[in-house]
Amino acid sequence: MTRIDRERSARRIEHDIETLAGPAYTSSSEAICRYAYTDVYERTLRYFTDQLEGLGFRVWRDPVGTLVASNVEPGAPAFGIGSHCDSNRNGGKYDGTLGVCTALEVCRLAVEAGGGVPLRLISFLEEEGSGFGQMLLGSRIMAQRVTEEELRTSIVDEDGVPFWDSAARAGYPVERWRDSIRTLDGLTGWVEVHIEQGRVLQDTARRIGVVQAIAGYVHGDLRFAGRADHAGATPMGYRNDASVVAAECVLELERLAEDASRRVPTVGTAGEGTVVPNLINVVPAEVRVGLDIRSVERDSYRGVVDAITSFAETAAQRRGLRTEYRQRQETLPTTMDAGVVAALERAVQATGQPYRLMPSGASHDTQLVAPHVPSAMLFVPCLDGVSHSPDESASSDDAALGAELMLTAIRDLVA
Ligand code: HGY
Ligand code: MN
Ligand code: MN
Repeated sequence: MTRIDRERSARRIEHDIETLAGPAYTSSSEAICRYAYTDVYERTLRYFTDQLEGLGFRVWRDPVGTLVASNVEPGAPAFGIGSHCDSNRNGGKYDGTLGVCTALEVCRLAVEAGGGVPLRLISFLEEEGSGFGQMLLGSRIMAQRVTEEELRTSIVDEDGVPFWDSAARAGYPVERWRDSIRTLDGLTGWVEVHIEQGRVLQDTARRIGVVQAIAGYVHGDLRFAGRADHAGATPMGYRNDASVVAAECVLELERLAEDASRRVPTVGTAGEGTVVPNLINVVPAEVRVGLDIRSVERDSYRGVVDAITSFAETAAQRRGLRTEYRQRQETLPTTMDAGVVAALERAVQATGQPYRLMPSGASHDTQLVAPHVPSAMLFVPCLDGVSHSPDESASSDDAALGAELMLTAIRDLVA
């Protein structure tokens, strides 16, 4: 097994994370907010580029802006490590960024040990979907799980500008987006370290989670069309109020997800939406509700999607409104590679640190890498499971342990 100076690694990881939590790397003073083609995101990529070039790694971007770094030639056998450094718009400083900083530390450790470990670090573009409303976008592009049509037209930013135009304007050869998959050429394995974003590790006093499977999800939009009316002069019985049907659906989503969870953990969230005209004295004419429905079993989340969309149909009709459901995307549940999981388990057992095998309720870029490369993930705890919030808190000491485990497992697997 590999023994590192965990204290030194923890301090270096902490320095990276604290630097990237600074005002130059986020567009919000309240949270971490950085995403594709913004200056704060570009500065973040430049930070990693400078650090990695300083280690003698070659650093480049794929045709849409995913960052790649390697100490061997592109396409040569290498072990993949990384995560994402974009953030949720209301993000914390650890989600994703802790994983890229830990991967950077593994690169440092490999160089200090005299090289000999072929590595490829990847920091995926747009994992959070904060720029274009499409989660895991950079890794889905790499895995060719989007179409050119979507990139050119339906995947747009909040101003309606298509992803294609934004990437081109940022100077990327987006017309070569299909070449992104070449980034995976030669990868013999992949490990991503990430904060758990739940509280299982904390509640069971474990320092490390070895992930066996990652939940799949559907993102979709329910739209309800009613009629704008005067809020004061329109009697209750004369309204076609889109917000009332939307509210019924949000409550039904909760009931459906709780019901499905009796068989297998399933979650449903209506966290995003729009109201038109969104004025306090106007009965809403249109309401859009963004749905996020997940489970490690596809049948379960698909069952909830089917049930909530037919409930919405009936509820809208009953009130004389129209409704429409449009799916944004689906990413499938993904089982991790047993060989990589076993190597990570051997590594953590050798340290005697408390760990557990577990599923991931959160989604990760690893889901898109796994069908092409033997993959697994390591979790470190985050305080009270809080994430997608500026209150996110995690320990660089745990991240340093993660770096040691990654290096041990990689040496075990490439030996
Ligand atoms: O929402 C997710 O699962 C990820 O954190 N973007
Ligand atoms: Mn993440
Ligand atoms: Mn996230």
